[in-house]
Amino acid sequence: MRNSLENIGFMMVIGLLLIGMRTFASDIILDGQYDDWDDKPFVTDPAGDATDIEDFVKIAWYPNGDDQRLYIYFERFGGARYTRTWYPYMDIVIGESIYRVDLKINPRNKRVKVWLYDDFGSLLNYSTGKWGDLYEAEFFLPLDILIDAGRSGYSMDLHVYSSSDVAPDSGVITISTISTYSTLTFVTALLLIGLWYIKKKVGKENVVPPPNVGINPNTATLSKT
Ligand SMILES: [Ca+2]
Repeated sequence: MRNSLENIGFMMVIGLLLIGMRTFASDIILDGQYDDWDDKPFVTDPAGDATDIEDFVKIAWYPNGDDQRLYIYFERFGGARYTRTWYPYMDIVIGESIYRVDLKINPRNKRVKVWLYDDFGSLLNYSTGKWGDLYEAEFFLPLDILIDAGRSGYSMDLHVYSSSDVAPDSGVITISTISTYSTLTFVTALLLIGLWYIKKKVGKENVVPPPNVGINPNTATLSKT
């Protein structure tokens, strides 16, 4: 009875932790609303170092292992010509492989178009949606195309450009397996290992008969009936 209660308690703790993780690592929803980017990793780029419509000020990213998508967010300065369509692009370097990404972001109809090519110019993926705004845009690239399925660790370098800007000025954005896990995931994993260890220890203690007890009380009760 005590063991089964412990098991139920253990499962509940895991359940609550999983719910907590889910809430914390709020997924990106491609809807042209950008508040879901507030807690995601990002770099900034100075405003005023490029042609205003092509002038990056912020790049954010979020690789989601669940839906196998690498989500990316761009923000530009925009300036007086903020209603103009812009054409940012990216190179993605993963080991020996290079991928190229072309984008067309039209702030008037919110339409974002994303083309993913391999290094030889073959189209690997195309996606589009109403993901843009006057200054901001969100979109995704399929992780399972970029990275071999089942590969446990990876590191990719993102080079983000427009016709007159490179973002960030400091260099490339490196996305590795580590950055796909939040701190809470690590804490949760440690807690689970801790709980598993305690449970195992408690389980063992139950098996060992207590010292200086002549008759096992359970056996004594049974013999009476
Ligand atoms: Ca969104």
